[in-house]
Amino acid sequence: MKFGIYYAFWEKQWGADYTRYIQKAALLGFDILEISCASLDVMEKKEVEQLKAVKNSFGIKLTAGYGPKPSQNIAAEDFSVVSDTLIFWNKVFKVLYALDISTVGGGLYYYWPVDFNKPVDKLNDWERAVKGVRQLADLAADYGINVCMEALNRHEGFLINTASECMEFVKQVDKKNVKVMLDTYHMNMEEDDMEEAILSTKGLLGHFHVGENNRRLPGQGHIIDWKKIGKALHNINYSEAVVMEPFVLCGGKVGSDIKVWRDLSNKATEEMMDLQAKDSLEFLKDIFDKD
Ligand SMILES: [Mn+2]
Repeated sequence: MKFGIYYAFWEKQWGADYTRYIQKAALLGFDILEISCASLDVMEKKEVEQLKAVKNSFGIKLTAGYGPKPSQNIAAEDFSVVSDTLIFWNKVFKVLYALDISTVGGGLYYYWPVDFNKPVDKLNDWERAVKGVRQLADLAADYGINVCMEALNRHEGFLINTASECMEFVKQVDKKNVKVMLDTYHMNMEEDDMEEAILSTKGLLGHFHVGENNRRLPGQGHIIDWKKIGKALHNINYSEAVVMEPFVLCGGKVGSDIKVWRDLSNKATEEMMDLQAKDSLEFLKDIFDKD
């Protein structure tokens, strides 16, 4: 297992100068930095090359995450939205490929966060999402990229809330590079048994996020049984990335999209946040690397 962290722990906007976070991740002992796909479609070639050089020199592997905008909904009823979405992803996949990124995950089968003021039509959206993701998968396959469908909690999405729904979706899509993605923060709300949920994804789990009930760093919550989670991942021989995705800062687009309405960092300075991330990594590795 390789361990990573999502850059947005430190940021209030989607997208950032990732060279800075590559260095930070390496310094703190992580193997992986997860970046956002936001703005990758318009990233200059020079910037891509620079990023690649920096991640190579620090020995950091990159993964990518994304919550598509409503105008990037692969399951949209309007065909022109779907075709624009595929154009967007084609540009993004080119950049991911250039950065040696072979894993992208998130609520890629719809848009995020879902506007629940609009009526929910799960059946038809599901069907369109399956068709859309098949097209997305074919595009990604040309770049050797796995697209991972993240099960999200009921407040953020309605198509895929559980490991069981995710398995059903991925099986219906039936493409080799479409995988299941779980996140302990969402699982904590939706699963009857988190251990069983992980075990049920054997062979199809492509990416794994870790976060506490309060979305703070692993070890800073009150409920998740990390020993059981680690054991279940070992049982299914999971060898992909484990990426922590803490969100503690309020403000900006990250704060409002994630709904962080108070300072969950407890007024931590950047140095203190770095130390906490390092401690959390050691805490998690100590549990997950056993067995
Ligand atoms: Mn996640």
